[in-house]
Amino acid sequence: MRFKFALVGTLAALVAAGAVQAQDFKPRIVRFGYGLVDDSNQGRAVRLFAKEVEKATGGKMKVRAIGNASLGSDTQMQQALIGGAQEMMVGSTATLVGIAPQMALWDTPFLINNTKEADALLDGPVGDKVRATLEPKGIVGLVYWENGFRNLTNNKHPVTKLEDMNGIKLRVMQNNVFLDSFKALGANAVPLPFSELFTALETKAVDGQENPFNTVVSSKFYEVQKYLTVTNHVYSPWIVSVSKKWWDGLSKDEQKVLLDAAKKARDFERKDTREEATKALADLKTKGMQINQLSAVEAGRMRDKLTQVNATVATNVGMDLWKQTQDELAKMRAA
Ligand code: TF8
Repeated sequence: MRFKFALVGTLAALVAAGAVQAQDFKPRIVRFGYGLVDDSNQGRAVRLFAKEVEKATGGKMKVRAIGNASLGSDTQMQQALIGGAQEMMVGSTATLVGIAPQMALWDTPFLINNTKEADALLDGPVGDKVRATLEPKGIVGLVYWENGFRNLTNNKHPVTKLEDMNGIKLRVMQNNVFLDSFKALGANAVPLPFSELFTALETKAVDGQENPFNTVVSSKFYEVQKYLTVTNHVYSPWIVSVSKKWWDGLSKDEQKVLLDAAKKARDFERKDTREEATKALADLKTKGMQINQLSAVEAGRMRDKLTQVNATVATNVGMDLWKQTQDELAKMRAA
């Protein structure tokens, strides 16, 4: 009896190994860069991705997860992907707008109300359309992961109303929608790569920044920022990207492994991020941050200041895409 089971087990293992071998996999090293620290939602998901790829290829494809912007800032890594000097990365969609203008759709302030809307929009036809605009530029966008709803931190004073934005020197991503939005709200907005942000806050080169709770925790911004305002002013996706030069040389089997693993890691990452975000506020309070919730009235006053920014995004991404987005959101909200 025991022998029989052992035999069945061995056969199953042989069949599995055979299945891996029958597919077209070559020995490859994949340099996968990201900007956050290893102990972050980004880092955890990249490591899960790496494991999945190695497992699915019987160890032929090895993914090197390289965090902390050690391969460069988001924009530097994007250029390395285009040139073929790096295989993969995950980073902000916001820093891709110079390459693919339609990406600016995701920077629209107050566009998305909750994670259900985010998932439906990003994983649906609108998300696909925007993602596809990268390919002619030399980047293959596989899937969106969650960065999350962005919130404001600063070191000057609590932001409880629109006027409190005045005079805050605020780091924004290298992206015109963010730059224009925070200028319109009265802040002194300065674009900086994420990799320079902690030092800029520490040396008081800037007073504040905006990012999801998760990043305020993982990047230890609480050490150099006193006030946190829950603004949820925009939902930011991350995008898992591949060098098209490299991608085009892969077999169909290899491409499928990467896409499947990126999706599996996406589902893990969104869950992980959301769980971490629900605990983050209490955590940040314990660490000494002073936290306040922006009132609906003040959020409304901010939205009013941003109508011109929204109109500009609509023109830049194209009216068809803008209308399709609004229609899909309206449908979801009516359901
Ligand atoms: C930012 C983004 C960052 C990403 C990350 C480094 O503020 O929110 O989370 O760029 O990939 O720059």
